[in-house]
Amino acid sequence: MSELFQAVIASDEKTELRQFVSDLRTLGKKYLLRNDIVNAFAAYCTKYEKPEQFHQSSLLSKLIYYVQEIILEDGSLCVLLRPKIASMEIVRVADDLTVEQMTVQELLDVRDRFVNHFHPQEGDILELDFGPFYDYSPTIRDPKNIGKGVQFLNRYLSSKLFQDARQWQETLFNFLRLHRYNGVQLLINDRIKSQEQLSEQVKKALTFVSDISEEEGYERFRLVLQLMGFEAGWGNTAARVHETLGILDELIDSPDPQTLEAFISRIPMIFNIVLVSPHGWFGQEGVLGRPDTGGQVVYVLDQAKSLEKQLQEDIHLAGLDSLGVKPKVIILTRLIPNSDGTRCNERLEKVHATENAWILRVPFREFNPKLTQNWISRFEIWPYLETYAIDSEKELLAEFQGKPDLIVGNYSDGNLVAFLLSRKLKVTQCNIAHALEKSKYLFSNLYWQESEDKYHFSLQFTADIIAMNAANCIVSSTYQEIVGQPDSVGQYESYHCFTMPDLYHVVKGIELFSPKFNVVPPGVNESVYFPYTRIEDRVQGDRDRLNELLFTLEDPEQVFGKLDDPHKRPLFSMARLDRIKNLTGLAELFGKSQELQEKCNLILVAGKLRVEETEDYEEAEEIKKLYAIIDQYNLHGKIRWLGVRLSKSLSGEIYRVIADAQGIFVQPALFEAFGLTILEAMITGIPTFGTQFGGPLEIIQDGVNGFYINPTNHEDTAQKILDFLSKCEHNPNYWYEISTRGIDRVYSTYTWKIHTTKLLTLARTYGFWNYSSKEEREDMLRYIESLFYLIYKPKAKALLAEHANR
Ligand code: UDP
Ligand code: LCN
Repeated sequence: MSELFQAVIASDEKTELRQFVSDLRTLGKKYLLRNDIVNAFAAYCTKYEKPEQFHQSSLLSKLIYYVQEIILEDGSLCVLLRPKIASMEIVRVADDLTVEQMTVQELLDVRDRFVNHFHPQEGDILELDFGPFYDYSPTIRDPKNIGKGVQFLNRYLSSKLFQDARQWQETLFNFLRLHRYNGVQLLINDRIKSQEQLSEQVKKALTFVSDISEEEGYERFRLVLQLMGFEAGWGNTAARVHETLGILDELIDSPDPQTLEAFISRIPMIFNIVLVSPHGWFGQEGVLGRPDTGGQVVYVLDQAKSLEKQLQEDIHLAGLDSLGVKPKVIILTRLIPNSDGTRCNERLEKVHATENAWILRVPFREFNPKLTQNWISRFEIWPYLETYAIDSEKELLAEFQGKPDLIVGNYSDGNLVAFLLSRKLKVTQCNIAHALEKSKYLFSNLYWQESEDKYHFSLQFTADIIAMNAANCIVSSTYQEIVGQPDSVGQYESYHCFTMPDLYHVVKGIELFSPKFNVVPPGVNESVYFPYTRIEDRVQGDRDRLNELLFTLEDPEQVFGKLDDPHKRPLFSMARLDRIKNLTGLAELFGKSQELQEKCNLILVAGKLRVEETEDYEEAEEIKKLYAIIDQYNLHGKIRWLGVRLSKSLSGEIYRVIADAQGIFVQPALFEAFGLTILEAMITGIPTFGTQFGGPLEIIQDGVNGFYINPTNHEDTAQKILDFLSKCEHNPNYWYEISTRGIDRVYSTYTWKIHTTKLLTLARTYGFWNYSSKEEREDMLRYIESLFYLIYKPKAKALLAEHANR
């Protein structure tokens, strides 16, 4: 990449570069991020009347495209380039335009200098480097395959089985011997004593089963198979047993990735799963829309239901019904004694519509009753997690009557607890981020000290680094969550190298090419969210009530605003009132556009209406701001703001009522990790405008089944909506076309069935991988433990002391 620099310097564009650098210095900013740089270059082109060709395809424009950040120092610039996804190069460009390569360490020093936290005279700062631990594990080469960990591992493992046949077949044989349910041996018993014998017996069993009629139930020929060395778990019918043994036979003789995946995904090794989601209000009713309580709760609940169903199906197909095998899924969360009308003070709650899925609530120890009796913001809960993990371990062992087979963490706190539990119980750990705050809050690491009293990012980012490295696998909802796009950094990628001034430097925080990363997007609850056209499944009474609530009801307790014309097309949005969700930005862009106001009403569903009702700082600020915007742009008569918490079924119906009115859905977040409301709106059939910053970029295909917006550009966003409205006016079918394609998009790509099938396959694959390569992780886990004890714990203790003084 520095070749591109050299190319600019060697060309007649050298003077342009010099002029551009000199113009950058007049901007008054010393730390420029990508957006600033792109804007500065556009301004440069306008100022000097450069032709379009220069702006778009000159050497300098190409170079600018790759620049992620520039820090201006006296006499030189430090430039961070991202020549391709998941890679970076750092150069120093002196004023005379000489270019030299910089190390990561030097870059981190420059950043510290920028915030006046560079003190080399006091000694070196601690450097965290996970690089060496990944050196001897296999890594993906091509960035476009990042996030396809299971596929990669299957290729890798099957090639091992091929090259190193003896040793790997032995590993496979020993792995098959491990599986038990409640002490009952599964798959193979002691009659098979070696891998050679396994191979012979498989062939014999195949011959035997092929003579039995296909539908014959397993119980009918179980004894013969047992004598041959095979226990339950191969299938529920002769056909299924034949199929599974056939796959194993093929795997032993000629291993290939597809056969390996097919075989591993049939191994009955997962019966009990724990999903860890400590913070927030975790419940089935009356919790959504509170601070910290949004998509994560929806996701985990739906995932629990779907996992149970999939496990039941798998267990049935494996022929384990007669052993009384019953899968169990536990959602582990915190018990909140002062539960504000929710069920969060109950220890155990059955998940609706399941046989054996439960919410298990474990309280934080009473270190500080004033706090631990109540809801605690996710930014404050760090001191309570270690003891929480200890207490939870006991409760889980009792509930499962043994160890779980898989532990899935959710969000930074849940992932840390998942790490502590997995380490203790020696169980596969899977992480799900939902949202990584580091990329949500600009410069959150650089200025961590300034915002520590409010956000405690030193704890959160340390917890993140610990958990993401410890995890056996990481499930992400999108590709860009891991490594972004050609022109923007991914959420996990932002942990690759960063400084926490005065605390530590991270020179390699995560291996993005590790096969632990897997893109497995969530689905949407199809019995709650479904197309508005399915009239037969809708409840007329709910529909009428919601029509009134949305458009006409006068009840200041629940609704702010009275519409002048309730029949205008609704421009609808629903989100928690946090800054990043940017409902206030939507109100503002609506306020600025007379044309939008003429054509639409703005309808917002947000948890609250009054500052007095919240303990959350951001929520209070957003409430104040929304009122100010309504007054500033005189939106009275044009906006309805609903401060309600809807039941699950009503939250599905509310979208359908909006669709009945031919409304549109706008998701204006400044950044959205994934965006479940986008799926909900689309599956309902509401044409959806989603932020281009984050997950919606992968869900929506712009102009095909929805639209992207840049919510920081109010005029462009308003115009994009107006263009859609004008198309609808000219072609009454247009609304229906986008609506139908949105519905198709969700059903084809974002269902829970697709999600859980994939998740269970990867859990089994990592279980096998973990078993076959366990010695190679111990050194990293020891390093991680040191970080936990030496960095995380002292900080958590200090925060606890601070809480005691509140
Ligand atoms: N939600 C709700 N009521 C509200 C706000 C949100 O029911 O007042 C639900 C919404 O339907 C969706 C989830 O909360 O299921 C929000 O998920 P999303 O992924 O869009 O955002 P998050 O809140 O997790 O950042
Ligand atoms: C958290 C978020 O911020 C959303 O973007 C996701 O959709 C949600 O969690 C579920 O993963």
